[in-house]
Amino acid sequence: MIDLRSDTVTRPSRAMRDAMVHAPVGDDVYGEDPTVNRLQELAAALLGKAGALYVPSGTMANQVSIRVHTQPGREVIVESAAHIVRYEQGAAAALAGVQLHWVSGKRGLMTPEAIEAAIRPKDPHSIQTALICIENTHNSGGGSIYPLETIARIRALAQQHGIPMHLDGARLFNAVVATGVPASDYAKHFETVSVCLSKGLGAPVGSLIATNDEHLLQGLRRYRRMYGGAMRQAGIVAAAGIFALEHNIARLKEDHDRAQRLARILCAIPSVSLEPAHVETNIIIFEIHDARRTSSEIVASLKEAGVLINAIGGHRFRAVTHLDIEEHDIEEAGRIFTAVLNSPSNV
Ligand code: TLP
Repeated sequence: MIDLRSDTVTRPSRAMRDAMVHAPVGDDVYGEDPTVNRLQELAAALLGKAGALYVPSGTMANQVSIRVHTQPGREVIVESAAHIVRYEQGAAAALAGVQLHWVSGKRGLMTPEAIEAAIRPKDPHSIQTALICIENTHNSGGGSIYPLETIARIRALAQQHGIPMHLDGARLFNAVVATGVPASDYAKHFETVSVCLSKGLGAPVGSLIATNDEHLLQGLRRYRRMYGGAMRQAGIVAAAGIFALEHNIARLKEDHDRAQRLARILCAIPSVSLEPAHVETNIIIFEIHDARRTSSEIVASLKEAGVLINAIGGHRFRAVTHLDIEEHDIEEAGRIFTAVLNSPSNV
């Protein structure tokens, strides 16, 4: 089965598992796990921040960050198709008690002008804007990358209004590899930056939140505890994270090249709408217009033929390349897409 549903489906390699087996550990709630501490230092250094906190998931990274920057009744500006809006079970409202103010973006990317228009006036009637969240790369936008200059303009606005910024950088390293912009150049514009180890980097679990502010770091640690994410001998999994950061960043380029190759094959299929130039990293979002079958029937036909993808609403589908997808898988997946989507017999 060629599994293109997500870059989260990767399995830890032999070498990563060896690193996990040999990791020295301690109780991380006491701050005594040397492997967790090393991972946090490594991530902080990569992101150019003073410190970092290891958390179990990208969702928790976003949610403790939202919690630490806000108070109940405040508002958070976020793109309308962001992970925080779509895929976190309403946690920002349920756990932080904040209202999300959606701003529409083009392939997930908000303009500084649209953000400026969404910032609430500081008058006694108006709800107050407490935070701006940006997702880079943008998942539902098709792995799209924020130009650094756009981020800098948003940052200038945020500073002018005294509003902190959080980066959902679950796939920040995909942006780094695709553009050559160092992670720290993106990160410097944000009070908190989250990155995921369990997406393209191939670790089984874990995310990090980096910040320069010791007070914020203390707060993040407390909310991690409150949200049930404080772990004990977490060095076992943190070792996989260290391995991922040390070995699996530069190779993301292979995932991007493979996504580009698959996009070119897909766009030659008449029922597919896709602009290969919009595939900037490892995520391909495309439409299939096939009057003969529903989205779930298309997914089922592809699965039967050996390819897994996700239907993401309407006529839209998502395919993601990753560490466990090789060149030959792309060629094979291309053959399967072409056969299934061109053939009425698979209905
Ligand atoms: N994304 C997953 C699904 O939840 C949709 C995927 O398959 O892409 N931020 C972004 C931008 C993400 O794409 C994800 C995961 C997260 C946060 C949350 O990470 P986890 O799953 O570790 O909570």
